[in-house]
Amino acid sequence: MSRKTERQTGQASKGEDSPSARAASLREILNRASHEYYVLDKPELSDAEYDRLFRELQQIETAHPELRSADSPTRRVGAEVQSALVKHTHAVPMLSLANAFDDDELRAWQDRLVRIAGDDIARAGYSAELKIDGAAVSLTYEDGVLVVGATRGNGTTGEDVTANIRTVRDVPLRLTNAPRGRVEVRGEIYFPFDQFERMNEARVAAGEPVFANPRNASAGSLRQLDPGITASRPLRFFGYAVAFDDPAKLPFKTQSELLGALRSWGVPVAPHALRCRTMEEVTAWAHRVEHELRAELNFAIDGGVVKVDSLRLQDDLGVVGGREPRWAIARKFAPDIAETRLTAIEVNVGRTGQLNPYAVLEAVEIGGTTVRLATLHNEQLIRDKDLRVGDVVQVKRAGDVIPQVIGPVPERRSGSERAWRMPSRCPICNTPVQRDADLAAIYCPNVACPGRQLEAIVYFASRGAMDIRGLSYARIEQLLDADLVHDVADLYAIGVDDLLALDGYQKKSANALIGAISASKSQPLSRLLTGLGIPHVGETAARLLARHFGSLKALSSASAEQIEAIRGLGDVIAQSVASFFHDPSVRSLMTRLQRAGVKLDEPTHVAASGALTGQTVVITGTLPTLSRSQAAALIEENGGRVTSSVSKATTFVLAGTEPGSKLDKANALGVPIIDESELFNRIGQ
Ligand code: 0OX
Repeated sequence: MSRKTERQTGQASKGEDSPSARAASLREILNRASHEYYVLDKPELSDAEYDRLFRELQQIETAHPELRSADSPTRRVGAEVQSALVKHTHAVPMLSLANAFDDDELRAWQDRLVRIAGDDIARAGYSAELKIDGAAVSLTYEDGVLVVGATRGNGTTGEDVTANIRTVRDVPLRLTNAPRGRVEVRGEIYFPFDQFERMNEARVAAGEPVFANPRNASAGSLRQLDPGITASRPLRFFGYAVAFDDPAKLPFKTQSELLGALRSWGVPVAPHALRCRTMEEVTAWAHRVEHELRAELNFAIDGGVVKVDSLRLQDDLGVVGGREPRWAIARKFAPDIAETRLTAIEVNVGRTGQLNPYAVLEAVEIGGTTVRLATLHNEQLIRDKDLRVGDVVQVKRAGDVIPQVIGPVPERRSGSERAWRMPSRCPICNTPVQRDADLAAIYCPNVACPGRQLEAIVYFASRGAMDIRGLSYARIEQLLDADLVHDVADLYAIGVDDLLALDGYQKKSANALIGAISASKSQPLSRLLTGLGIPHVGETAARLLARHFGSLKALSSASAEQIEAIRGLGDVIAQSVASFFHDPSVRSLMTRLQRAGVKLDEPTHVAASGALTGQTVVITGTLPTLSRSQAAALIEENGGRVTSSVSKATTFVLAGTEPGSKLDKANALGVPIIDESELFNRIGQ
């Protein structure tokens, strides 16, 4: 099924439509495309077509600002930076939940309900839902259009974060077939695990601090003053409750029907919700969630929520102390915090050589899994927490990801605990370590250190880089132990027979892995650059470098100045890239990758011919409709090149409001300055 009809994608009908009708139809197409892409996971519109229609809508709205409605997808980007967040009082308070920590407590809750409402409870049944561990929000829709998004705050008053909420891709800006009037949709903003890990990897590569867990990342991203920052975080939303000024008009009578109605309005609803007739069904569901389903989810949950299904009965049961409804309870999983003994502190070596201490623990169950290791980040943290080997420590699983040591339990010390110091030699290759000025970072300087190589190969093979399926951590360790590989280039020399000589390989699995390694040779240059683990170069910088230089050859002979001239790259990255390729061992690695047949180029995304062919453009200030990256893409699509600093070689400067010193420099050098509409003229749009 394709929705790409002539009318919907708009070529032929443009002349017939008034700007207002065309804008309405573009809004509808684009909003539906987002829903198909993010909620239904069934994209029907290509990215290029989406971008084209989006730009068309932006242009109509620039010419007719009165058409810029609240549900326009253009409102998802480019909102202004705020100086402070404004308070928002919820029309209906956002309730919190009492907890049940096991099946007995759940049954005790049911007994209380039966004492109040008798047989009606058994007749009503329950709605059992995942308890999403994110940031609770309330989204106000007026006649179906999103007008306010607010954080939960203390339940009565939160903060207005509408501009930030609009950037969340699967929050509908307009509900489909919702009742007229004011409807509040309550739910949870969350950070998917895979995206969370990617973001943290990119932050490490860029030398930025990592987020401790997806919940903190969601809450922090939502409370940004600059919606542009929120937009760069891949937040998502699940709805689970509705408040309406006239509940009698709502088209559902049970919580299960409410979830169905949310779905039909275009609101994403968490999977695995189940209507249960009895408490036995609820407890069976909770066990399945905790012990089976939880491990497969791409988002954090901290339990289940059980609700009396009938909304009328919910009303009768009411709320305790104005805060907790009697009719709902959180079924928490086994505690996320446990105490155990710290038996040792060991050190691993990261791919760039940094030494990372980690805790070796006496095995302990936390949240349904056995934990034996936990991160300790760095030596300073161990000192700050006064952690000693032999201590009883508190350990938590933060948002389901990496277990962390919270701290020691000093009252359980016997006196035999020992303070710990970072070793003075690399624990893998015995090379004396080097310390950064700020003590926090300690490095093994040996590029050939097998510990570094292990992490380097793991990173090279990871999903965001060369994406070599089946090349797991354990398999890479095995290849290193067998002396089959020492660095990433060696991967391409492994044969099926080499693998068959190792434990755990059959013909089929050996062939599959060699096939996956071989297939990675044709990955684009940007992925190779990501995978090389150049300090400070994450996926975005790698893409900019690949698109700009087009080949490894051109990039490796570029100077730091030439690299810094690329928009979006600063001097730290430029220096890092230039010195990386200056290193003779890197150069020999590149030669070996080339000989192995690894692809070392990528189309530069500069059209061979276009209205701006051969022209060099600098962008400065805020443009009326295009973001900087959209403007840069548009210039490149039309054959131009975008650089960051003005020189005599600059063909023109594209300037918006608050342009800064680049404009002065352009004036001084006599470089022409144009605005966005002139750019559109020049490229014939
Ligand atoms: C969740 C979640 C939270 C509505 C009224 C009482 C509790 N974190 O996933 N809250 C609720 O329900 C509220 N449901 C949920 N699924």
